[in-house]
Amino acid sequence: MNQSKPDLIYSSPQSKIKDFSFDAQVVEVFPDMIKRSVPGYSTIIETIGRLSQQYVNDNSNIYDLGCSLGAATLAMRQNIQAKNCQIIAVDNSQAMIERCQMHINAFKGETPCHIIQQDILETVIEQASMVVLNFTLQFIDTNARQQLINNIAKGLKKGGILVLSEKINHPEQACQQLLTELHHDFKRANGYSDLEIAQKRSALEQVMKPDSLASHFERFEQAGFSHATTWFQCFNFVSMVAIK
Ligand code: GEK
Repeated sequence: MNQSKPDLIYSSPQSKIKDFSFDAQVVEVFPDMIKRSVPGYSTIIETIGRLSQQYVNDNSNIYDLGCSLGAATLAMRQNIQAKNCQIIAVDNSQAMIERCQMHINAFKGETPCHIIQQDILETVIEQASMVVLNFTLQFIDTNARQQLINNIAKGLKKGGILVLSEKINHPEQACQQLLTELHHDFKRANGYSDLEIAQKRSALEQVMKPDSLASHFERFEQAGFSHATTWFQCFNFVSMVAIK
C-alpha cells in the first residue's frame, strides 16, 4: 500500500474544477495523497491498531466506516487479540472497495474482514466493540451526522469505543487562519505547489464540510456516550475517542 503512485491530480491548471470524488483516478494515488495531505495520518492509523488491541473484545463486531483502501482495517486486524470477532469495512465508492478488497486479500490475518460497498448511513451497527470513522464524517450530509453518531452509539456494547478523526473548523477567525496556514505549509513541505493546494481546495469546497470541535463533543453527548476526549491534534486535524 506504500507503493502508491504520486498524486499529480491538481498539478496542472484546470479551466473548470470538478467537485472532488473518490473515483478510480483518486484510488490510484490515494495512499500518497492522504499521507501528504493529512498531518499525523500514520500516527492515527497506528494508534487505531493499538486501541483495537485494548478495546476489541471476544464475540464482537468492529466497523471501519468510510474504509477507503482499508488502512485502519489492516491496522486493527494486525492488532486484535480477541476471539470470534469480525471487521466490517464499508465504503460507498466502488473503485475504493475493489482496491480495498485486493489489499485485504494481500495480507493474512486471523480476524475475518467483510468489505462492503454501501452508504454508511445504511449500515446496521450491532454488537460492536469498536467503530472507526477516520476522516469520513466530514463527507456526510451535515443534517445526517447526529443520526449516524446515534446509530453508532446504539450499536456499541457498553465500554465500546468510537474513534472519530476529522478536519475541524476553528470558531475564531484568527485561529482558523493560523491553522489553515500551518496546514498549507505542511502540504508545501510535502511537495504540493500553491496551484495544487488551491485547486484541491476548490474541488473539496462543496464536498467536505468540517465542523467545530465543540459540535463533535455535543453530538457525542447527545448520542449518550459516557466519556469523550481528543487524543491527537495537529493543526486543524483532530482524532477523538468516545466511550459508551
Ligand atoms: C483511511 N478511513 O484511510 N458512505 C460510505 N462511504 C463514504 C460516504 C458514505 N456516505 N461518504 C464518503 N465515503 C480512510 C480514509 S477518506 C478521507 C477515509 C479522505 C468514503 C469515501 O468514498 C472515501 O473513501 C472515505 O469515505 C473518506 O483511514 O480522503 O480525506
